[in-house]
Amino acid sequence: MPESLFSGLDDLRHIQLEDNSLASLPEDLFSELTKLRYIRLDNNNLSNLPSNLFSGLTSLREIYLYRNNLSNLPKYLFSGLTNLQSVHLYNNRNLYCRPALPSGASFVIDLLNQPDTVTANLPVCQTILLNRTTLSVDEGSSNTWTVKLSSQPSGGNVTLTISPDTANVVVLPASLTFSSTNWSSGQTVTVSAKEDDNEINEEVIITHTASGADYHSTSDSVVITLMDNDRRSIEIGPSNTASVEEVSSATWTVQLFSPSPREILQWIWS
Ligand SMILES: [Ca+2]
Ligand SMILES: [Ca+2]
Repeated sequence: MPESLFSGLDDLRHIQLEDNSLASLPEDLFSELTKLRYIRLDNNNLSNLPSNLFSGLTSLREIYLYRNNLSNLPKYLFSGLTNLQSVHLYNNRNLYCRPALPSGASFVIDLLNQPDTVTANLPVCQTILLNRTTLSVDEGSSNTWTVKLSSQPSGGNVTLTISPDTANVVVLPASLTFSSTNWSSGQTVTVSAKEDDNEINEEVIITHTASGADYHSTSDSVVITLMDNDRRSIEIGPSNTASVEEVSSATWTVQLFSPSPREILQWIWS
């Protein structure tokens, strides 16, 4: 589903996307729809939702999510939705937690067609807190972010496995452990970008996946842009045209732009 599907439809009040076998949704799908009151996403194959999916939708009153494969939802999925009245989550058989309720809202989460039972019984989903979710790293260089937990783990330690989706980077450490005493202290993760032989900026997604205690398989990710340093261009200045009068002369400059250390060595030895 394209992220811009509803672009320009600022006055839209109802969206019905039920019965479509949707497996995922882009996080900015509804971002312009501030007058939206009613969203139906029931009877799809959604297993999770982006944490910003409903951000800024302050007119939203009803969300239908029943008959999906949801097991875990972002803790702050409903944050700021002060007009939310009901969320229908029943027939998500593996659902073990629910988002936090937005302050000021008066609504129910309907899990088994029996409102009021769920808000009391289903625990709030835990979440991983990252101080940055996007950052850039120059090729051959490194950058950092910090990670902590949203609340004290109950029932043992929580281990986060930190894994990149490509081999272009090295991430250290590969795992972090949080206990009932250090859960709120940020731990630092360092990503180092390897040199590669192309001139393209790459994107890497670093996923943090929890195990242990009451964090189940909660996950969150940092998106890294690898800034390439192998730009090979020739710049001619001040202009690439010149006029020369008879019996006269003209000059221009030629510059090789940002060669990498490896290229400089190749030029010296060639
Ligand atoms: Ca490169
Ligand atoms: Ca590259």
